[in-house]
Amino acid sequence: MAAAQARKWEKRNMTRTIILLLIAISTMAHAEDRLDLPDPLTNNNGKTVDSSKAWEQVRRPEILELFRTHVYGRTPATQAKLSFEVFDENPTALGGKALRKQVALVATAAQKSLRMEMLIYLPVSAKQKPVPVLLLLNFSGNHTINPDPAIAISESPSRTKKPLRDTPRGANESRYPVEKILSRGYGIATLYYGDIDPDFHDGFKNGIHPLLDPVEGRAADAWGSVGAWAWGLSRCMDYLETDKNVDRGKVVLLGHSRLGKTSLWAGAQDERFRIVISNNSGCTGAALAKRKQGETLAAINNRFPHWFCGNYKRYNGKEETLPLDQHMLIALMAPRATYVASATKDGWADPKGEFLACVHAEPVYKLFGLSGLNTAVMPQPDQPINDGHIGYHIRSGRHDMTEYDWQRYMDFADGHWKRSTGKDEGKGTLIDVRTQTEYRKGHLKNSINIPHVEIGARIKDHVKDKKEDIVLYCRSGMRAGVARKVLEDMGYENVVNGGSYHLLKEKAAGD
Ligand code: GTR
Repeated sequence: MAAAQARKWEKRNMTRTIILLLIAISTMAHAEDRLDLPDPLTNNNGKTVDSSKAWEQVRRPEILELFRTHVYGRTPATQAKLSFEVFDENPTALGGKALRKQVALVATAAQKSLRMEMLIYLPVSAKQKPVPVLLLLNFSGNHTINPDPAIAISESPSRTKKPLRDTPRGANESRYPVEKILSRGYGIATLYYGDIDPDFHDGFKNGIHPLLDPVEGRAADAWGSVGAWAWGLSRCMDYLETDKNVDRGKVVLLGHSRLGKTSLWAGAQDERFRIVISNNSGCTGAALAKRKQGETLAAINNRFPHWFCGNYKRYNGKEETLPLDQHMLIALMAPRATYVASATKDGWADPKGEFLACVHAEPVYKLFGLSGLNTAVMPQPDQPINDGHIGYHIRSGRHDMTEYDWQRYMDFADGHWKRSTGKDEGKGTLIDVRTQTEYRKGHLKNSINIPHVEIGARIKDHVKDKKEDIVLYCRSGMRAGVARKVLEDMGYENVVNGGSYHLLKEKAAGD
């Protein structure tokens, strides 16, 4: 009898233990979901953002302001005068494979000037037709990206204070597969980040700071080095826009690690960058801070006190009190395209946090009727997600930027431009002019959504050339007709009313 009682107790205890275990496991599984992330689509006053117009006019500026105030600091209002000097141009560089240019960007303000030198390689086809360009800052000098003996060596200080010329030409070649880039029809433009602001803490005395910062005092939201490097990227864009061999509508901005944090901040502020890529950017780049995985705010602020603004240090160890998180930085790229890449052995950068930031940025893309990542499931290593406006991959290997990463970025850019112009279908740009709700329920492959009442304001984001073919459709053809009239009045020459969604869908199924 006693033995039977004991068995009963044992069974009951076991059941209790199993229940407790299950609760513990489910709590662990939901810890991620319970991350208290601020909603990118709720305004500071608590109102829900329900249209792309409200995003652009109210919420986007609010989020930019949050990042300026609490994280990267404010770019000074003072403007530097900028001039360009193309001091080298060689149409047969790299054994005839490249058109090389070296351009000095000279900024002048407060009776001082700063010289920053950009190196550009373009495929020779650029002489006939402007090409898309991948723009990035480099860590150790332009001369380290390729052994080309003609690359000028910067005199700016290095991180270690060792002269840059001590690092051999081409030392970092594996990170910059120039010839592979050119063979895909892309150009590459790069500038040494220390030309803009040397990467050590000297109380903001060198680089661009003495030209633009106030003489006295430093505000808690004054910009740090990441802000300064981002400013430099916009100056690179100022030049690229003037170069007749560059397709200014197709400048892709990318960056690795601290320079990936920088590319995101530069891309958030400057909408001329049409695709913005972050490679292994981690803490204060693509990774969600509130997860506190890998590098934390205290770790980054203590080691690199000059990267961000003074206010950011208030959140050391208190990530949960931040009024923002990095998914909101990624959302600032919308409706442009963006791509985040992680590496399996880069736990310091929290790959899962980088992925989740993309997932949580997606609602903003949906507001524009655009697809984002299209999944909340982290992909296997080396399985890129690249068919929406947000791309992602996790490469096998360590913290680095390899040829694998570059190839995926060019795949993404190729696909994005084909999709957004519908060129792969040979049909021009296909636009669904129904409401977002109707579009979400089903739409034609390769179509983008611009509700007919917004077409006048938003068409320029998608179609720059007024001679380009545009096909519009809606439920019956009525709204497409109205939108067509708007576009024709604006000077678009080749607009077709494709008519009814259901008929087109049936036709597509029959093709
Ligand atoms: C690390 C830093 C990271 C990352 C990296 C890099 O030391 O902790 O945030 O930026 O440097 O830029 O290489």
